[in-house]
Amino acid sequence: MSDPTYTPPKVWTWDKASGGRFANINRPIAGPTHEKELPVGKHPFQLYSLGTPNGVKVTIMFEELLDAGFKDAEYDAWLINIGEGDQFSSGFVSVNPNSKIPALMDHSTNPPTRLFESGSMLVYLAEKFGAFLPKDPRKHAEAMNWLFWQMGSAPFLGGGFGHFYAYAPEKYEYPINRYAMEVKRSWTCWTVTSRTTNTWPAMNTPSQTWRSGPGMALWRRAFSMMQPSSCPYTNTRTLSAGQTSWRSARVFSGAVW
Ligand SMILES: N[C@@H](CCC(=O)N[C@@H](CS)C(=O)NCC(=O)O)C(=O)O
Repeated sequence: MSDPTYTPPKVWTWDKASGGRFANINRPIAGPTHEKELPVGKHPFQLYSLGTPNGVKVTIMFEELLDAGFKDAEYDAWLINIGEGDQFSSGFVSVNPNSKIPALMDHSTNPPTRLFESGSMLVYLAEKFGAFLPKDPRKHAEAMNWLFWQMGSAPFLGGGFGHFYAYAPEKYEYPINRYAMEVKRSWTCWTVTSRTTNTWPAMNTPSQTWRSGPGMALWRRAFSMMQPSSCPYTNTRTLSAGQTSWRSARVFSGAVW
């Protein structure tokens, strides 16, 4: 169904009044909008994040490392409210110039190491602690296949579907169908393949949580966004609330996103 009132311009320009839930944070220009330093706690790692599907990956990784006995994986988790534009503070932008959560600082190195992109953080932590990443080259390659698939496909497709289905101020059949099909196809591909490989749970959705324990329900909820009958970000809200079983819930508990 096309919009008879809209003709795509030859050269796109920024229309601040485009509306939608993200109207106040959508902007085509990178860089900070305001001066504000990030807080720094007492632990080696400082995580700046929120309970979204991209945000929880690194939180889960830290919890997995701590559960596995890696005491040096202690971290402070700071809430970044992306709805309020916290991701555009000067402090946040100096850690992630792309203004997206999660962002991470490792203060155990001198000088401290900055990390952005959740996949980069997972690999950094896996290598730093020698955990969760298979050493066997074939298994390592398979873990990387799925990690890059996850980074390249899952958030973009899931987020794209959620955007047009739930958040867009006007609803259009074409983008909803397009993203719904891609989300369903790629999630099915993941479901099928994950049964035949043990490297996926070994890396991208850090190990044991996938198979058992509270993380199982958490991840099942995260991935239930493939159901077009349910609003994906309703599930995300549930995910934020469901973080009460995680240590970082104390910090993220204000995050009903
Ligand atoms: N590829 C990035 C994606 C991060 C991302 O898209 N984060 C979203 C929340 S899930 C965000 O910060 N959005 C804020 C905005 O778009 O302004 C990663 O995996 O770290």
